[in-house]
Amino acid sequence: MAIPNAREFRLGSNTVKRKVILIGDGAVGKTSLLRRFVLEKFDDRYITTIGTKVSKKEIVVENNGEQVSMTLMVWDILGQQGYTAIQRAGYRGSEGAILVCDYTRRETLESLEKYWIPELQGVVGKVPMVIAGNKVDLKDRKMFSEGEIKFLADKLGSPFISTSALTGDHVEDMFKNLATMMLEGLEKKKDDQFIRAPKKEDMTLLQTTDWLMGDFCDKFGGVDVGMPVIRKQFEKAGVDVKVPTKKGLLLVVEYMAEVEAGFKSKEEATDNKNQRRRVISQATEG
Ligand code: G3D
Ligand code: MG
Repeated sequence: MAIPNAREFRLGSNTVKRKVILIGDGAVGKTSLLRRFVLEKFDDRYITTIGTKVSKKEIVVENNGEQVSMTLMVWDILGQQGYTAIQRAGYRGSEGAILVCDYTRRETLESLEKYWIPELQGVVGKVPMVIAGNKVDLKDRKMFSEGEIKFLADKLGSPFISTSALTGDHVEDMFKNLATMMLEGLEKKKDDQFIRAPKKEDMTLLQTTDWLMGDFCDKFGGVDVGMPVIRKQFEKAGVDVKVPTKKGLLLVVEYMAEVEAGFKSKEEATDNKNQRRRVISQATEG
C-alpha cells in the first residue's frame, strides 16, 4: 500500500491511518506498554473472537519539518508462541511492528529473532520495526545488555529503544519513532540476510561477517553464549566488525576452530572451518 507523504496527507481529508502490531513473548509487557500509550479502547470484540485487542491512538509526528497527524490502530496479539493461526491473522495488513522483549528474561530476546520476526515477515514481508527492551526499570534483574538488543537491531536495520511501561519511560518515543518510519517509508532496505541468508557467493564482507557470527552462534548454542566468545575472538584478531578485512576474518575463523575443537568432533570443527574459509574467500569487498 502506498504511503502518502505529508503533502498528500494535507490535501486529503482523512487522517493517515496505520495498522501497527505489538509482538513478543507472553508477559514481556505488550499490554502494559499499550495501556501506557493509549487509554482509548477501540474494539473489544477482538478479545473474545481472535484473542487480539485493537486500540486506537491519534498522534502527531514530524515529517520533513511538517507536523502530520496519524491514527495508529495498534493490535495487541495474544502473545504465546504456538498460537500461530491467531497471530498470522493478526499480522495481515500490518504496516509496522513493535517487537518487545523483557530485560529480565534473556529468552524473550532470542525468541524475537527465532520466532516472532520470521513469523511476522513470513506474512507481511518487510515492514518498519522497532525493537523495545522493556522493564528497563528493573535494573537489578537485568539479564542482558542494551548492546545485545543493538546487535539484533543492527542486523535488522531497525532502531531499538529501552522502555518501561511502569514508569512510562520512552513509551511514547517508541510509538512515534515507528510512526515516523512508516510515514517516511524509512524502513531501511536491508537485504534478506535476516530471514534467508543471501547466496553465499553474493555476500559482501560485512554480510560475510554477519553470517560468520550467526553461524558460530548457531553451532555454539545461541547468540547469548556465542556473542561474548565472538567479541573476544574479534578483539584478539584485531578486526573491527564495521570494517572487516578478509585477512582478519580468516584469523577469527582459526580462533573459532580452536574453540569448537574443544566441544565438537574433529571432523565437524574442520568442516566448519573449511566452509567459513570458503565463504570468506568468495566475499566481495565492501
Ligand atoms: P504481555 O501483554 O506482553 O503478556 P503484560 O505483558 O503487559 O501483561 O505484563 C506482564 C507483567 O509485567 C505484568 O505484571 C506487568 O505489570 C509487568 N510489566 C509490564 N511492563 C513492565 C515494566 O516496564 N516494568 C515492570 N517493572 N513491570 C512491567 P503482573 O504482575 O501484573 O503479571
Ligand atoms: Mg497481553
